[in-house]
Amino acid sequence: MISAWSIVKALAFAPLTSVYAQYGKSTKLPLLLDATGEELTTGLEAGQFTSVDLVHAYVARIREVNSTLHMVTEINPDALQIAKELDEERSKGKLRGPLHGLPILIKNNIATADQMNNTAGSWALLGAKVPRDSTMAAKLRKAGAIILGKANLSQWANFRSSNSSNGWSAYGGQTYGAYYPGQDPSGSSSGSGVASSLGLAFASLGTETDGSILSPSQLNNVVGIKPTVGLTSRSLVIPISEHQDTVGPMARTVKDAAYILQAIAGPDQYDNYTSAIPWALNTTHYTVPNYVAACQFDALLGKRIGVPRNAIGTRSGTTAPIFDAFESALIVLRNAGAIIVDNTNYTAYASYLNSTAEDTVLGGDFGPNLAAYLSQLSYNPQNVRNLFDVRNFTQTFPPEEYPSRDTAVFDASLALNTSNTSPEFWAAYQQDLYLGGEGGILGALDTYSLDAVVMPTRSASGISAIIGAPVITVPLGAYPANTTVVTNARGDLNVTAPGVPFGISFAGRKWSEEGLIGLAYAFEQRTMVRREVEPYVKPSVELVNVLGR
Ligand SMILES: *[C@@H]1O[C@H](CO)[C@@H](O)[C@H](O)[C@H]1NC(C)=O
Ligand SMILES: *[C@@H]1O[C@H](CO)[C@@H](O)[C@H](O)[C@H]1NC(C)=O
Ligand SMILES: *[C@@H]1O[C@H](CO)[C@@H](O)[C@H](O)[C@H]1NC(C)=O
Ligand SMILES: *[C@@H]1O[C@H](CO)[C@@H](O)[C@H](O)[C@H]1NC(C)=O
Ligand SMILES: *[C@@H]1O[C@H](CO)[C@@H](O)[C@H](O)[C@H]1NC(C)=O
Ligand SMILES: *[C@@H]1O[C@H](CO)[C@@H](O)[C@H](O)[C@H]1NC(C)=O
Ligand SMILES: *[C@@H]1O[C@H](CO)[C@@H](O)[C@H](O)[C@H]1NC(C)=O
Ligand SMILES: *[C@@H]1O[C@H](CO)[C@@H](O)[C@H](O)[C@H]1NC(C)=O
Ligand SMILES: *[C@@H]1O[C@H](CO)[C@@H](O)[C@H](O)[C@H]1NC(C)=O
Ligand SMILES: *[C@@H]1O[C@H](CO)[C@@H](O)[C@H](O)[C@H]1NC(C)=O
Ligand SMILES: *[C@@H]1O[C@H](CO)[C@@H](O)[C@H](O)[C@H]1NC(C)=O
Ligand SMILES: CC(=O)N[C@H]1CO[C@H](CO)[C@@H](O)[C@@H]1O
Repeated sequence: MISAWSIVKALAFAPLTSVYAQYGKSTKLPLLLDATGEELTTGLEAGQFTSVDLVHAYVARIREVNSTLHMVTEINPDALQIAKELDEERSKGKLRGPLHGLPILIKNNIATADQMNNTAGSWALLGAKVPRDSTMAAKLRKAGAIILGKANLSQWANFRSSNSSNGWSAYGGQTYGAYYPGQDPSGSSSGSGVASSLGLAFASLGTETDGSILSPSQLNNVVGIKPTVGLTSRSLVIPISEHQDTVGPMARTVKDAAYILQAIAGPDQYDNYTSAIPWALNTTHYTVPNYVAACQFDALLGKRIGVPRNAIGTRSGTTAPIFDAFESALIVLRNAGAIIVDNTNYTAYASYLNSTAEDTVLGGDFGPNLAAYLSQLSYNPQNVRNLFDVRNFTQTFPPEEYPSRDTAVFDASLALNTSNTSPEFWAAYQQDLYLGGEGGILGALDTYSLDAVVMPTRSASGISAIIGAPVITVPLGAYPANTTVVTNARGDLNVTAPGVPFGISFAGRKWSEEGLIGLAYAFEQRTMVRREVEPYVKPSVELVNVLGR
């Protein structure tokens, strides 16, 4: 664990240590808690280990901690065979892409056309089959990644209940964070965050509608990229809202996340929101910015970065460590050559806090979007066709733990009795575009000629969510040892506790990921906070234990 003082010190004065510096001299094999994609690829290329070794090691690590943390619901029974094929390709000099042979976990709402189930954590979808891989899974495979398994999540991506717990799904059980016993892992991409954090795979994919990548990334001490809605295809991803859903990487470093975004971004014939990608002529002729090359140490130099003070809340007893670390981070940004423009407030923020427009948009999208997903299933064992069926199943199938965990969000969505073609829906969506746009982040970016805004991750998701704009979170610090433990409303998770991590977020205009990645990388390289925050539970298996098995 780390004290508040050492975090602040690390932020303000951290010397640059090489990412290799922490590896013991006794072994040249990367240690899996922090191994980067480039380190793993170097080892694979040098023949130090194989992708089969990587799969063995990661599976063993998952098995070591899963009974405590429940972060992985299924391991891909084909993973070893796929690794073997990729090893053979590598030995013949054939590389599919920069992710060749790297194992990745994906959230249990991103479908694969293989032996794994895609359930959003619900028993209603156990055994259901999809006609093809989701576009995300297909792109990962094309880039050479091994889909290692499915990560647990807040059930239905947290769009079911008003009194459930973050990281709980009926199918996957309760996910816990690794930084304090019973830690709230946040959600809804809970297992993705925990797994990336503990080195249970190279990295993971999460999905976000409003906070579901950013929040579990910060609480689990990893980097999360919430891409612009439409940059990554949602085809065959169990939806909440076509207007706000997006898929993005959760990884231990900004550059690892950039490599994954590079592989998954781009237009898709199955998701027409991707046709808005500005660099895409059509689904076969397109370019994507070089997100990996955007990882430049001097990327902050001369950049104008705003602080929307009225949108980041106030320093209190519980939030003091976050606010103090945030102020130190502003010093780091300034020292790196950024121009910090303070009080770039969001003019309509009070109305945003007061607005129910987002509920109308999400509730209006959910019914039709869910029905559209279900209609694509090639096998639907419970014959659930729409939200009515799913609610009935949830309320009558005992493992769904109803009514202890209610269906209030389903109920509200059905009670709205709107769909996303109703006039009320359109009015609400237009209100969101104003509240998040001219009255929110876009207004601030224009008024103050900013490249981005920066804020504590706890406040970063909402305004960008309602306009579909991107945000990146990077580790910032952790709660000090004298923190008083606070539980969630249900009383089954520890939310605030010693050692629980938190993050800082960079947010910008739609399609501005390339610039944001640069800012996040330049900040990360100057601070390297992740390495300072220690999980209380850690798997012990390393590559050395599985070599040649
Ligand atoms: C994870 O843990 C749960 C609960 O202990 C168990 O049922 C499940 O099979 C485990 N999953 C894996 C992939 O080991
Ligand atoms: C998917 O669910 C089916 C039905 O319960 C089960 O038989 C199968 O083992 C599951 N797949 C995996 C990879 O766990
Ligand atoms: C929460 O932390 C307390 C100690 O502060 C511990 O006794 C309790 O078991 C934890 N909760 C869970 C769900 O593990
Ligand atoms: C986008 O695709 C959806 C379903 O795939 C379809 O219902 C909708 O009409 C399409 N919209 C446009 C503008 O093409
Ligand atoms: C995409 O655009 C290119 C260049 O105009 C064209 O050659 C190609 O046929 C187009 N592909 C599709 C699927 O429309
Ligand atoms: C911005 O918001 C902060 C916090 O609410 C407030 O103290 C400050 O006066 C505001 N500044 C401007 C320029 O509106
Ligand atoms: C908040 O909502 C109430 C009731 O709709 C309204 O009277 C009030 O003006 C709103 N406040 C803001 C800041 O929009
Ligand atoms: C509700 O779900 C149960 C299974 O949990 C099923 O037996 C029943 O037929 C369903 N009722 C309706 C009205 O669909
Ligand atoms: C959750 O809500 C349901 C329905 O209101 C209620 O029956 C149940 O007691 C609640 N559970 C908890 C743990 O609060
Ligand atoms: C509204 O409610 C009616 C009556 O239950 C139902 O037939 C209709 O499908 C609902 N419309 C929407 C858009 O949910
Ligand atoms: C923890 O210690 C710090 C530094 O000594 C102090 O400022 C802070 O008030 C303490 N917090 C609690 C909750 O006791
Ligand atoms: C598929 C799976 O892993 N299911 C298990 C998830 O965890 C709960 C309890 O934590 C078990 O009851 C499930 O069998």
